[in-house]
Amino acid sequence: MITLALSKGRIFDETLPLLREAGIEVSEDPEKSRKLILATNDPGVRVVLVRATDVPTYVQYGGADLGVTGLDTLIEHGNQGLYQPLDLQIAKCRVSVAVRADFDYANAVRQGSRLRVATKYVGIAREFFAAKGVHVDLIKLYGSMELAPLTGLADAIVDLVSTGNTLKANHLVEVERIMDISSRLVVNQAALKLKQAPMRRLIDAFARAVPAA
Ligand code: PRT
Ligand code: MG
Repeated sequence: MITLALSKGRIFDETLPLLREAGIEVSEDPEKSRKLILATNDPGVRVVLVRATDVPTYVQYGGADLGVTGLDTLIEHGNQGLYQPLDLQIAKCRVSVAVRADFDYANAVRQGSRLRVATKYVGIAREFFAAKGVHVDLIKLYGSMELAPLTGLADAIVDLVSTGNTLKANHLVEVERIMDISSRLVVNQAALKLKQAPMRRLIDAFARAVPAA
C-alpha cells in the first residue's frame, strides 16, 4: 500500500487532475465526507488528509510515503530527509512583503529603522531581511496576517500572494517579492527503497502528468 498525504483545499483540488492523468481516481470528495483516509480506484494507493503544514512531517516520519506540499511550507519545515523529485507546478503564488498603503516602507528601510514584521513564515522572513541588512522583530502568526498592519501589531507582513485581491481588500500594498512558490512532490526515502517499484511507477506517472516547465 502506498499512502499519499494531501491537504484539503487548493492542494487537493489541484493534485486531483494530476492523479487522474496518472490513472488514479480518489473515491470520495473530502469536502463532503469526514473521512481522513480516502481510498482510490487503485487498491495499492490511498490518500490521507492532513493539515497543509503537517504534510512534510507525515512524509518525513513515514506516516505517508509521499505528499504534496507548497515550497513555502517545505522551506519552513526544513527538508530533512525528504526527497524532492518534482515541481508539480500547481498552487502557484509568491511570498511577498506587504505594508499599509500609507506606510513608507522604502523610507523606513533607507533610514535603517527597525521593522516589526508579522508572519507565519518566520524562517523565510528572517533570512530575507538578514540578507538585506534590515533589522526586524518577527512576530509569529498562524493566520490572517493581513490584519496585523491594520491593527498596529506590525509595520509589515510576509505572506503569500496570488491575485493580490486580499491585499487590495485590506488596503495593503506589496512592496517586495521574496520568492515564487509552487507545490512539490516530497517522498520518504526509506519508502522509496522498500517499495521501489510501485513508488517509482507513481512518481513517474506524476512526472508525465506535470506540464512541461
Ligand atoms: O488554510 P489552513 O490554515 O488549513 O492551511 P494553509 O493556509 O497552509 O493551507 P492552504 O490550503 O490555504 O494553502 C496550501 C498551499 O497553497 C500554501 O502553502 C501555498 O503553497 C499554496 N497557495 C497558493 C496559497 C495561495 N496560493 C494563496 N493565495 N496559499 C494561501 N493563499 C492565501 C494567502 O495566504 C492569502 O491569505 O490566499 C490569500 C491571498 O490570495 P490572493 O489571491 O487574494 O492574493
Ligand atoms: Mg489557508
